[in-house]
Amino acid sequence: MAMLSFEKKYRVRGGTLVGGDLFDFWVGPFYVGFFGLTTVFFAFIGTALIFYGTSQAGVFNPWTINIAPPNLEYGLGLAPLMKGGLWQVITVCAIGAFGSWALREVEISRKLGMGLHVPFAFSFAILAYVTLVVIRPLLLGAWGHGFPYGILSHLDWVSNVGYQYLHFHYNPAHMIAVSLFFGNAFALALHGSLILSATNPAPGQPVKTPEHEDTFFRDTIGYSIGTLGIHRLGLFLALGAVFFSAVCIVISGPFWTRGWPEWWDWWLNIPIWS
Ligand code: 07D
Ligand code: 07D
Ligand code: U10
Repeated sequence: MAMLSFEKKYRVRGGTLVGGDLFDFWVGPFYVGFFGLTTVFFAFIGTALIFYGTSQAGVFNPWTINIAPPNLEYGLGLAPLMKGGLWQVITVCAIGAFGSWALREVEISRKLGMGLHVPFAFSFAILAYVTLVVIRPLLLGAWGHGFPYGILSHLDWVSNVGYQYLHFHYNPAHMIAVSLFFGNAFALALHGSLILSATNPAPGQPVKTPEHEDTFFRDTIGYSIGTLGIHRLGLFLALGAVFFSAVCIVISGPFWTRGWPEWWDWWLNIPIWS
């Protein structure tokens, strides 16, 4: 069914979580809903506060914008606006906007009678962000442990926190997360290339079937995960990568305060080779 006639057919009321029929409408291609309004609300305030903060600091170069969290001495209290308070309000807006976006995805999935896989997947990204700016700072006792909002400044934070643990590559959860990210890119490269090779043949050639796709991998590595299976694997790799990312940062500080290379001492002391 052509996209436009499908939209006409499915654009009927229902599936909302909050607000009943009140916000159950579209603006152009966008579904609005109660959570569309809350998304726009939080995103607008958060963005406006970033502009306000950076204009107060006189920084108009987008690369060097920096909205920093409060100094550690403010602990878990509220800070004055220009001393980290803005960061605190922007963090609330960001969580409000990301959460609203996920719930708007839930409403759209419900309207379409689809599973909730997409919002479920996005919730892992939100979990990683909340781990960085809420859970870890709470466990360490100061909002100052959150990362600053700025394109370059947040990179400085990652590097500084990494070196605080001497060599972040030795963090075992970071190793798992990195391997899952690499595996994810590998799987998408295999899948993207396989699908194009089968379904986008040279002019005049017939489009190939899933049997061709299965057979390619059976001939190559002796096993095919299947057409549904590759999507399950992709989701598993991607969500696993983000989950272990959240783990790798939440254990750094709250549960391990020394250099990460030292964590491996137990391994070096295993009786077989020590
Ligand atoms: C392609 C989908 C589109 C999304 C884009 C991002 C903004 C921010 C805000 C000026 C894949 C839009 C960006 C709205 C503007 C201000 C105040 C997604 C795609 C294009 N980072 N990070 C980037 C964020 C963290 C790290 C780029 C966000 C952690 C490293 C962009 C968050 C750590 C590198 C960006 C976040 C970390 C980057 C490209 C939130 C560990 C890079 C992102 C909310 C996860 C790369 C200059 C991209 C870069 C980069 C945004 C968190 C590490 C500015 C919104 C604290 C090492 N990050 N980041 O394409 O070039 O994502 O940096 O958590 O090398 Mg980051
Ligand atoms: C947090 C983003 C959430 C995004 C959301 C949406 C908008 C809207 C609008 C476009 C989690 C935002 C949306 C704003 C935009 C429009 C219209 C994603 C998030 C909610 N590392 N490292 C990771 C590697 C080193 C260090 C993760 C590799 C060094 C620290 C990943 C290498 C040191 C932290 C990873 C490497 C170091 C990490 C990031 C290589 C520095 C973290 C992915 C090859 C000296 C962070 C939860 C992630 C983490 C993290 C990979 C090197 C330090 C596994 C491949 C050795 C301190 N690193 N790293 O988490 O786990 O995405 O964060 O060297 O905090 Mg690392
Ligand atoms: C996949 C797939 C597949 C496909 C696919 C895809 C995965 C096999 C079938 C999808 C993949 C792609 C298209 C590939 C490209 C994608 C990427 C590389 C991922 C990254 C994406 C981007 C970078 C794009 C990001 C763009 C975004 C997020 C859109 C931005 C949109 C907005 C800002 C509007 C959002 C709308 C909302 C929130 C609701 C509606 C609101 C409005 C329309 C605004 C108007 C407002 C109102 C009506 C309300 C007024 C506001 C109020 C009352 C609030 C007041 C507040 C005040 C403070 C005043 O597997 O299959 O193919 O295609």
